[in-house]
Amino acid sequence: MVSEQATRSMSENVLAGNIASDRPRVFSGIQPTGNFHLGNYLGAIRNWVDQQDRYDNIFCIVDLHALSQSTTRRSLRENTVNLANVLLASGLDPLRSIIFLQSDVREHSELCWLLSSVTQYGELRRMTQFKDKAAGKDEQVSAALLFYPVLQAADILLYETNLVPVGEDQKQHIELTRDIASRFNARYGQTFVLPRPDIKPVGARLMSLEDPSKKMSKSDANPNAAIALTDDPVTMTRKIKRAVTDSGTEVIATPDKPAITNLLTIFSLLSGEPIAALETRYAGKGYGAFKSDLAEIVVAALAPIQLRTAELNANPEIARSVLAEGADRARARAVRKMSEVRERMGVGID
Ligand code: AQP
Repeated sequence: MVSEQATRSMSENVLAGNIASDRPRVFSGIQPTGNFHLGNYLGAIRNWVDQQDRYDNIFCIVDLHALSQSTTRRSLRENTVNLANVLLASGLDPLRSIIFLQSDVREHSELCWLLSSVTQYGELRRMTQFKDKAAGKDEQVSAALLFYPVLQAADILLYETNLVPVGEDQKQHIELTRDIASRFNARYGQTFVLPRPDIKPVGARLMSLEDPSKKMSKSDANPNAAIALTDDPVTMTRKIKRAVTDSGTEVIATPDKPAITNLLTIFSLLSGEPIAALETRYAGKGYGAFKSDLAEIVVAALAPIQLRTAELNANPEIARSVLAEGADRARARAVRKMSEVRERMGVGID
């Protein structure tokens, strides 16, 4: 029988990159931009947690990406520690996953620059996220916003990633990452693994509670559009009760009922009950009863995460040590890959 200590040192060695893992490699990132919401949780974080035992996992708090939008020194620091605590409170386990801060591993910035040489300006300008955020604001948005997908490609390619679990909004960036990797491989020889997006069929695009044609988003100016992971029970309940609904009174998921479909999706993901079973249960009961029960489900699902996050926020040294250790493990892998990339490109001399 293998002792717990032996299992632990084996997983630590795999995480450190000293022993090759035979599991597919997963990499994903999240920005410390505050206002983390139910879409971030159900579209990304919860899937990362649920899949931890299936993959060789690397999760990154992408603080350099957060600089593409306006931020302050203080809020970046606070959001970074808080996000680390949200991830730990949600169930990411440093013994099964590398969890680290992007800026702690300088190779991300270096690879971003090298990959920019095989990325076309036109490709970046056509990215939906850039077009949405930059529309009509040429003189206000940062060049970092344009470069965002190149840095994202560097994050992913640095770790020989097979799978990138993300929400639907990131699909286009993962496709661009594949294009960049293919172009690099064609020009310099086989160097990068081509990653695939891992997008779940349900929950990959939770919509705004105020406008079901828009995705639930951190940067939405309307605070009622998203359930924040930090909302208290009264606020969550109020937001759900005032969420826009569709015409009619039936609780069913159909394309002409996007608002109720969105709420049913949230209910189903948090309760584990299929949408069809919920439609049957609420047949003829109207939106009121459905929304009251949904509010209870959301409050109950987020309460333990909130409690644990608050405990961890009171002990910030835990997050600091998890991130420092995670960075050491990530760096060991990143340094090896970067030396291969430099060699291939002829950057530096022997
Ligand atoms: N509405 C959503 N539904 C499902 N998944 C979502 N994600 C974001 N919004 C939804 C997923 O959350 C992960 C982390 O996202 P991020 O921190 O990189 O930021 P983002 O995608 O830019 O998130 P926001 O809330 O939409 O921020 P803004 O307003 O700045 O654009 C990703 O996997 C993302 O797909």
